[in-house]
Amino acid sequence: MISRPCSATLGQSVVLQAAIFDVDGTLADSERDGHRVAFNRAFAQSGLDWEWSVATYGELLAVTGGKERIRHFAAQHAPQWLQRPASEAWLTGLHRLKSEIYAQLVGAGRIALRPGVARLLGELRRAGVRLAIATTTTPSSLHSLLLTRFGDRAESLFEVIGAGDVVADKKPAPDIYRWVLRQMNLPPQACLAVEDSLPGLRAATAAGIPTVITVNAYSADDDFAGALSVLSDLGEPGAPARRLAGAPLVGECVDLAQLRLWQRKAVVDMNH
Ligand code: XBP
Ligand code: MG
Repeated sequence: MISRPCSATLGQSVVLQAAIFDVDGTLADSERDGHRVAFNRAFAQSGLDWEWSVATYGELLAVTGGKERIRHFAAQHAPQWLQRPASEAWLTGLHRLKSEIYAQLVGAGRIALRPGVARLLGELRRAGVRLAIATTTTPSSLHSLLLTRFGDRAESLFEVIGAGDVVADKKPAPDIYRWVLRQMNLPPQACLAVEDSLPGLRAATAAGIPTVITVNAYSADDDFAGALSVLSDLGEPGAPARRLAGAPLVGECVDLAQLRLWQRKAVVDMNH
């Protein structure tokens, strides 16, 4: 692999080179009506009487990764499933079924992008800001979302995609963000992360990447101390984003100029 020269450092200043996006809850509101529904259908089709309500699923989101989430739930509510000789194969098969069902839901158009996502990605791409993904989600689930929402452009939109089991320790461990930084040959201060959850914020900040939060129904009440700015969403012209905490939002939407302002602030803060 040819590694790029690291050109992010200009004298003492570090300019914004890349934006790294989380997927579930950030690019799309995919948890409650996507992943949760897929888990429940997979359970029913597998003869399990498990049903994850909207509230239960909110608690289970503290465990990142679908396989890990099922294992955690089984350990608490039906440990006998984990004590059988072929339990890992059973778990893998159940999660594969869930991922197939999720891809069908996404392909049927059930999961939309969040406000401002397509607009901001387009602007960043046109300006030459490098784009990457750092997610816990299974690659096939991610690809079905990208394909459904971006069509032919999906393949070329993100330069680096860090997803699923590419690292052993999922968020809140920083590993997935560190993996993406290595692939891009960039220092963390030259990037911004966009996340929606506490495990995501912890992962990105532990990797040294300044992080902007767009909350959703599951994370709206969380304390995102340490985030650069906490917002309702990225905003659209005529449908402004609301700033909930952290650095101010200058206009009504998050755009490249705003990201540059926030990233400069983060670099100055880090140096003091
Ligand atoms: C969110 C997650 C994932 C999904 C399920 O990840 O925690 O586990 O809920 O995905 P992120 P899989 O916000 O980092 O994208 O079933 O494909 O693991
Ligand atoms: Mg998320």
